[in-house]
Amino acid sequence: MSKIKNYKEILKNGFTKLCTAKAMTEVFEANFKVVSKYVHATSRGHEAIQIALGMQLLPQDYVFPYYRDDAMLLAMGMTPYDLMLQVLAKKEDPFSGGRTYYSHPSLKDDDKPKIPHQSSATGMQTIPATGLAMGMQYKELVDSKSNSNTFNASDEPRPITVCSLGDASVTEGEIAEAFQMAGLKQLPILYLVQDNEWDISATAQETRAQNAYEYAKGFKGLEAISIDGTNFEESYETLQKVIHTIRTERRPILVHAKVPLLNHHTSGVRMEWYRDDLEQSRLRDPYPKMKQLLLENDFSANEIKIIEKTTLSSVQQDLIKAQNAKDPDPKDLFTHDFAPTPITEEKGERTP
Ligand SMILES: Cc1ncc(C[n+]2csc(CCOP(=O)(O)OP(=O)(O)O)c2C)c(N)n1
Ligand SMILES: [Mg+2]
Repeated sequence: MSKIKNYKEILKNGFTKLCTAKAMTEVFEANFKVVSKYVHATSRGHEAIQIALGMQLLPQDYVFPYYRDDAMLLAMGMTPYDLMLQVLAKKEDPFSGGRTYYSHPSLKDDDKPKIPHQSSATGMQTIPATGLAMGMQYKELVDSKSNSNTFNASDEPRPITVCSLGDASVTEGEIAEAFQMAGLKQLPILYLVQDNEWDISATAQETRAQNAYEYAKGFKGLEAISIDGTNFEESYETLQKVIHTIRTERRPILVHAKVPLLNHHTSGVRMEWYRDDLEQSRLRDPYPKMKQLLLENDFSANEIKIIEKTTLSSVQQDLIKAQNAKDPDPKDLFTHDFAPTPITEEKGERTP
């Protein structure tokens, strides 16, 4: 039996999120023409590690997900309907009012981790994320010197920053700059690298000399851990320890999670065009593994079936509802909440 507290509840919640994310991939695929107004990617194959992380974050944390992190967003409390409003570019899309593409979230809900706006250039979240962790450290330093507390009481336990990355983006130069600074300044940041060994259609063998775990070992002050990101229990337990360490010891840790990519790179780059490893990759699918984990923890086959059925039918209904939701009105472009306040001509300052 696992040492994780409330393990059965966590397993049920985690499996429900996994089935929901998987259902979204399947429903999007079955409704390809409706959903592909523009490009989208899904987490299929990466769900276990993403959910294990998303479930353990707090509203005071700052998260920089990347475009494949829809299961992480569900685990943080977003609904499939919320995400569909973005994929269909609808007016009520909670991230950007239908103006940025799928899984490019930005969020400031009181009850959820905060998400700064995302770039579509891979890896570009890493320097801002590391800078944000530096800001957290600075705030704590100011507090300790002035004996004041600029954090809210609800900021206990201490917040962390999370930067989520695909394996190929880690080969970019900017990531080295960020790792240097995180290690040097001992910043409270978790780098999660989801290693599916693909860089669009180029393989790991073609694009890198080492994986992110081996690479991180070269940065003094940055601890690195490598795990099987398809194993929910290992992922949850490792992240529980890692998050606790960052909250209390205020230092950076990189978690390298090995995962298979089981859906297209994106809706525009189809797996059937170039993947010759799919049969092999499907043997590592986190979904049957998690199902087995539930059975081993006294869930009945019938309970599992009910979760599978209800998540699939609710995702199907959500897509119909989202299709019928309002489109953005071009007239709102300059009056929408997201638009900057106009600059006054006299002073060159922004009006309040
Ligand atoms: C700076 C930059 N270079 C290239 C691209 C094109 N591109 C988009 S996704 C991608 C592959 C990224 O692979 P990885 O980071 O491993 O994430 P995965 O899609 O495998 O989850 C590339 C090269 C981009 N968006 N931005
Ligand atoms: Mg990859």
